Amino acid sequence: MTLCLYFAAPAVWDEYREILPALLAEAGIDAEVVTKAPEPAAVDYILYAPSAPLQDFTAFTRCKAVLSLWAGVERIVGNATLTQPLCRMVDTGLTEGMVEWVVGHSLRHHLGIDRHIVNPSHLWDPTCPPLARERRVAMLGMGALGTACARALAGLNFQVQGWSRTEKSVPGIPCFHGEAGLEAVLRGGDIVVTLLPKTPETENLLDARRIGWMKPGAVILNPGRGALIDDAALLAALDAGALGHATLDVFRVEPLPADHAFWRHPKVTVTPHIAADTRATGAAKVLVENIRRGEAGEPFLHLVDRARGY
Ligand code: NDP
Ligand code: OXD
Repeated sequence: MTLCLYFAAPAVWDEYREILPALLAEAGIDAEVVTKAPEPAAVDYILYAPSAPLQDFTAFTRCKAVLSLWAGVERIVGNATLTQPLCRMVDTGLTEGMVEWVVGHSLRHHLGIDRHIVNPSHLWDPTCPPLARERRVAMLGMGALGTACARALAGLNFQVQGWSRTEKSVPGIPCFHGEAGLEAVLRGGDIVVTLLPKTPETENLLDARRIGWMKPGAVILNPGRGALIDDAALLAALDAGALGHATLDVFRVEPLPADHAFWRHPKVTVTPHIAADTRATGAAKVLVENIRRGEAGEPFLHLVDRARGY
C-alpha cells in the first residue's frame, strides 16, 4: 500500500479527498491518501502546499517525492531537510487561469477601459485605442505560464517578445535572453508582464535602473512574485509619471498590509494573489501521474532543479 500524505490547505481537502483515491484506483495504484500519517516514516509521497506548517522533512525517511500543489516553490526549494525529489505544479487550470488574468488586464490597459467605467463628467471622447498589433508586450519568463500567456496575446495580434534565462525558440514570438535581451524587451514593451519564479537571480529584477529602461507610460502586470520588483523604485516611477500603471497580484508580504502604499496609489491595481489557482480536478491528475511514475521508477514530471531554484 502506497501512503500519500496531503499536507496542504485544509479548506480544499474536500476537493481532493474523493478525486485522488478515484484517480489512483483508475491508475491501478493501491494507495491511501491521508491528512495525518500514523508515522512520518510510513509516508511515500507528500502532497504539499507552502501554506501548510510542515518545514522539517527529516522524519519522512521513506518519502519518494514531495509533490507541490503550487507552481512557485521558493518557500520550499532551499529547505535543507528536504532531500527527496521536489516536483512543482503545472496543470491546465493554473495555466488557463493565468492566461485569462493576463489577457484581461492587458486588454484593460490596451483599450483604456477605465476611462469609460469611471467617467463622472460624462465626457464624450471618441478617441479610439490603437489596435493590438500596434502594441508590444514584453513577457518576462517564458516557462509554462509565460509561454501560454505570450501565445494567447500573440493570438490577439499583440507584438509579443519573450525573455527567459536560457535561449528559446517559440514560433511567432521573438525570444531574448541575458541582460542585453532584457534591456531590448523592456525598452520596447508597452505592457510588461513578469511571470518569473522568485530566485536569488530574479529578486529585484525590475529595480530603478531597469525600470528606467521602460517606455514612458508603460504598464507593468506582475502575477509572478512580489519580490521581482523593487517596490520603492516602482512607486517612484509611477509618481514621476514615467510608468502608466502597475497591476499587481503578488506581494513581498501577503496579505498586502493595510498601510502599504500600493493600496492607496491611483496608478496601482491590487488583486489578492488570484491570478491563477490550482484546481483539484486538473491538479489531481498531475499528482497521480507523478505517483504512478514514482511507483514505476519513471522520471517525475515538473521536477524542480534545486540548484537553479525553480
Ligand atoms: P516555469 O518554471 O515554467 O518558468 C519560469 C520562467 O522564468 C522560465 O522561462 C525561466 O527561464 C524564467 N527564468 C527563471 N529565472 C530566470 C532568470 N534569472 N532570468 C531570466 N529568466 C528566468 O514557471 P511557471 O511559468 O510555471 O510559473 C512562473 C511563476 O509564476 C511561478 O514561479 C510563480 O511564482 C508564479 N505563479 C503565480 C501565480 C499567481 O496566482 N499569481 C500562480 C502560479 C504561478 P528558462 O525557460 O530559461 O528556464
Ligand atoms: C503558485 C501560486 O505558485 O499560486 O501556484 O502562486
